Amino acid sequence: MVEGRLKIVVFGSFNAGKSTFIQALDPRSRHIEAASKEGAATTVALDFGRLKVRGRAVYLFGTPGQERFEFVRQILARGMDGAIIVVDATRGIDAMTRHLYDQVKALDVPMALMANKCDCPDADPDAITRSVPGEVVHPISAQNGENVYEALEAFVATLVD
Ligand SMILES: Nc1nc2c(ncn2[C@@H]2O[C@H](COP(=O)(O)OP(=O)(O)OP(=O)(O)O)[C@@H](O)[C@H]2O)c(=O)[nH]1
Ligand SMILES: [Mg+2]
Repeated sequence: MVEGRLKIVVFGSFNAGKSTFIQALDPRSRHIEAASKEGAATTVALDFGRLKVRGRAVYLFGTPGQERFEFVRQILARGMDGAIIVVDATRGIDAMTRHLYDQVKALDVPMALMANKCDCPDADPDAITRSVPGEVVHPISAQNGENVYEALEAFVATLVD
């Protein structure tokens, strides 16, 4: 932590909603993306957003979800105060999410999981909670903003209080 500023890095599988999550928290956030094979935007470098939470400046770094960008994730992870893992709650914890979770766990930094896309009828946030016993899982919808700020605030509270 540098002069009360918090660096939080957002991990998660391809298409989980990391960039949308950061956009919901900071409408002025920046996103370095390219067109994916399907034509949709996919992060190739990073997302960057910032906002004040509990009087602290919080810097959010979103990572690319595609496996080949492991080197980008390694760079962005340096010096982080906390990690957020965004999970698509309609898909649950896939192999990539498990890999990211194990990596963060090994670094021993504070972590929270966001069960995203809870606006979808087939979302199952409880299945995520069951897959990672002992971890805090916040149900959110990055798309409509539901519980997004509250979830971040609850996580930040665990970092600074
Ligand atoms: N229904 C629903 N769709 C969402 C939600 N959040 C994101 N999406 C959609 O999911 C897709 C992927 O969202 P992104 O935010 O680009 O996902 P990402 O994790 O940054 O993806 P990569 O950078 O490619 O790893 C987009 O079509 C979003 O509109 C949500 O809360 N609900
Ligand atoms: Mg992205």
